[in-house]
Amino acid sequence: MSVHTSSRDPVVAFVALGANLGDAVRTLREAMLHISELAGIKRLSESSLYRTAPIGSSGPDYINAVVKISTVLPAPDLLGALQNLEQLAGRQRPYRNAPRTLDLDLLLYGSASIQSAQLTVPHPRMWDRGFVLLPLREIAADLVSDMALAVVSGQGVLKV
Ligand code: A4P
Ligand code: MG
Repeated sequence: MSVHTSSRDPVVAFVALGANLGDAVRTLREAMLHISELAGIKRLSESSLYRTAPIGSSGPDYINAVVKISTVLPAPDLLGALQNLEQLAGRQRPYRNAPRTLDLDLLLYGSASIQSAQLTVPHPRMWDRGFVLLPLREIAADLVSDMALAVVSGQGVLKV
């Protein structure tokens, strides 16, 4: 009997959520729910929500969080699914780093290193950002060392 199966092995991935327009707390809670409802995605765990000072960006404080998922989607399809959720939340892109109703960034996709026109993984700016590293450390302590955290100390990041 053939043991061939067309399904892919699941990959563990981490997604960063951010918002600083509208009811950002509610938007992030809903987005976490929507992520777990996407076909081909299982949500494994989620960080607390954090209130964070804008970095390289204007407008009100952000709410940020990170979720850990298991997915059978290839990385470009996962990015597409996340971008659909951004659109559903009313995301507009008037300019780079503009205030936003919802930003979903793919931080890590297994141990993959990806560099395409649409996708860079690991996310190229994640190690500079307390608003990513503090929530990531909460759910994946082994991935964020004390030294990595020291680099971003002093950036305003507080649990909601
Ligand atoms: N893209 C490439 N790699 C990725 C990836 N790993 N994950 C491409 C997601 N997208 C990726 O993103 C622009 C393009 O990046 C996408 O079309 C995708 O193909 P975008 O979300 O449309 O634009 P953006 O968010 O304005 O740009 P970018 O580069 O994602 O900005 P960042 O670096 O995410 O920074 N301060 C606080 N406190 N909290 C925040 O959440 N966020 C930003 C945005 C700035 N300051 C912040 C926060
Ligand atoms: Mg983004």
